[in-house]
Amino acid sequence: MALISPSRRLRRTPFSDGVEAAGVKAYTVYNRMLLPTVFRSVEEDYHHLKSAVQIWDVAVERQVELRGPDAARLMQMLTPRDLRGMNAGQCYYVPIVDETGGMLNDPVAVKLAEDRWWISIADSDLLLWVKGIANGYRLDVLVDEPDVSPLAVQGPKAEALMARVFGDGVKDVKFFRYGMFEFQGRQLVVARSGYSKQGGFEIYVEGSDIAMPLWNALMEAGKDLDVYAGCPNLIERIEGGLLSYGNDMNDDNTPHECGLGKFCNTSTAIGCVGRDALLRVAKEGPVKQLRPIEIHGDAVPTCDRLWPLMDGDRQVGTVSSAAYSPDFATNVAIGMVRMTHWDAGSELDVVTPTGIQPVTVWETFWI
Ligand code: THG
Repeated sequence: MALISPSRRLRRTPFSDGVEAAGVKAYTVYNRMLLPTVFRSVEEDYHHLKSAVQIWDVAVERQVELRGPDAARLMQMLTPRDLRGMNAGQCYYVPIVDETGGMLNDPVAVKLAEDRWWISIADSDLLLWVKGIANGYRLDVLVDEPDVSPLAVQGPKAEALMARVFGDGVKDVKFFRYGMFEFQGRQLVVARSGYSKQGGFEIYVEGSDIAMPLWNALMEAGKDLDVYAGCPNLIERIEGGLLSYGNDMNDDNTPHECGLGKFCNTSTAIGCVGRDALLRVAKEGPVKQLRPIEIHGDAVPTCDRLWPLMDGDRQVGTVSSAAYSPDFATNVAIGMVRMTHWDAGSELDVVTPTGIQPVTVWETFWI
């Protein structure tokens, strides 16, 4: 593919100078911002992520901030996950749905206080939807995108590195919880979370001015831990079944079709705008669902369009993400499969741009 022309519309991040100095080889565009996809090679990055520690510029995970007396009410209008048991200090993975129950985003919600929330968004223009709801319902809440840029520290040595920069207190932060930790006189939200299954943290860097100082401090402190710049890794995230909004699902899909029913409590999520629609579809259950798909044979090409899943000459699904996994010595993939063919062990064929390959449908992801 040709190069992308830089311009002001395609936003750099506060960490872009560090990313470039580390020799980034490819970017994608996410929330109209640059997201690195390759440093050394996707496979080298994969092995390094699983054995050492990486610093990820995930500033593209933009925050939609809700601030004011109606912030909690607005947050519950956006998601079918029941938020009543959620306290400040917690993060929740929350499906966001429209009035038809269609997925608009799959962010991490961060509860800072009853009247202050961050929604750490995937790649869709959620700010516009949230502002529309807030204004349409005349809610007493401010909605905007603050100067907050997540920096992820991921990998088996992430905790060791984080303790050197933020102190041993970070070791006590539990999964999907956060604490406030100081860096250069500023208090930052540091959560145990991130878009990998290797463990790690996300630092919500508030104030672009401390972005590069923090990047440099982590790189310096981790030299003997083999720290390097990294990014969400295609192979690892498919192995782990981490979904990519816009790739694996979009507003045509319900959370149940995406396997996100466990993050929905539709009957008690009072106020959710998609509640009635979801109550209808949840009663019947989905007729298609995302599944781990093993693609046998040669290493597959990049999946940049849906690949048909066939039972003979009948299409029964689509593959939306795929990559060759060195650790499992097979192609790992994510696909949407019709109910009639979604049981574990189901054998189908996938039509890729380079040919037809046999596949097996599974029920649990690789990691
Ligand atoms: N972290 C933050 N913001 C994000 C992402 C992130 N915004 C964009 C994108 N990633 C949103 N999508 C996801 C997808 C999966 C997870 C988080 C965000 C995730 N899932 C875990 C799992 O499925 O194993 C845990 C879910 C849970 O148990 O609550 O972490 O990564 N800040």
